[in-house]
Amino acid sequence: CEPVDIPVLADYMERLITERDEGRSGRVMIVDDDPELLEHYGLVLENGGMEVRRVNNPAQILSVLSEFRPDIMLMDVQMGQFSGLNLARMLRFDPEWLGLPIIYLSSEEDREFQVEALSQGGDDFLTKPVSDRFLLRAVAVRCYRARQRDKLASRDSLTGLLKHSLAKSEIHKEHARCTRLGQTSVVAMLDLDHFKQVNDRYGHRTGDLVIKGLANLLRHRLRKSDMIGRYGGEEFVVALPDCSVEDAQRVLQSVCDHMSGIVFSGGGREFSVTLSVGMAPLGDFRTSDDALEAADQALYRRKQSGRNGVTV
Ligand code: GH3
Ligand code: MG
Ligand code: MG
Ligand code: MG
Repeated sequence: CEPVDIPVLADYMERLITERDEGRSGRVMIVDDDPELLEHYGLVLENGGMEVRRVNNPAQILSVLSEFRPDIMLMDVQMGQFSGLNLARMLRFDPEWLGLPIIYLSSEEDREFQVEALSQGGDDFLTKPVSDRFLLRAVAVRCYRARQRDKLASRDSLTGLLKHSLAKSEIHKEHARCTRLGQTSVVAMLDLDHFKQVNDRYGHRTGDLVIKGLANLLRHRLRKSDMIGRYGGEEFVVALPDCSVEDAQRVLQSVCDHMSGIVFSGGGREFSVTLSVGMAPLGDFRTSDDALEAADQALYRRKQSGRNGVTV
């Protein structure tokens, strides 16, 4: 059966191809006890630009899931002593896999059985044999949506920056990466100065615009490979991979300088806002939390010694 071409699908595919070119295509895990089918489906998806992990032995599902972290799972229904339905139901008990799209791939055409399969925890049912083109599209669109959903869920809605928990886990990863490679990376905490006054004088909505302004400034002045997160209300965190302390200090000082030069307006008046920064070399600490704590203490010292600038 061939898919209907609708503009939305074409748009999805176009964006998917762009993502693929940037090396960010979907991750698909296929579970099937038939090695030939497993290989065939795997090749179809790989040729479509997806990263595929083939699982022949259903007993390995959990370990492969945690290690590979797929965007979507394709699962056979009958696999020797294992039932895909039971496996899907089991996964739904784990909050971590509650939202993972599971698509059954089966030759079972009985509608009642399919309904039962869906109620056990699968999201959809594709009947074998399935055409290569259909399989690729069915997987690609779901992967794309799963990725968009994850992206939105991890972003702060006001600024579009990473939320607290994801920012922390990115810093954790960067800590592991830079210590392994022996590189210098820097983590910094940023906090707007006297921000309560901004809200009090010009209103909360103007305050929001200032927060957005700093987010945009950071996006423009830092490298694409740097990580920027909104840590809390008017508090931000950044990680600068492979960057010396001196360079980090220079770039963060330039952020402070630019921020203080921006003219905001609220309630018919114009004003400017400054920020304070505390930073620490990530790899000098045993854990990323220790480095964050050191950056926070540096920020505290900067607040004590006059704000509007960077302290190491
Ligand atoms: P300091 O220079 O010592 O950091 O002073 P401060 O006034 O910035 O610090 P304080 O922590 O006392 O106040 C932070 C203020 O930030 C209070 C809170 O209302 C405001 N705030 C937090 N989140 C938001 C937000 O999303 N929007 C707006 N407009 N204000 C926010
Ligand atoms: Mg089978
Ligand atoms: Mg503040
Ligand atoms: Mg604060």
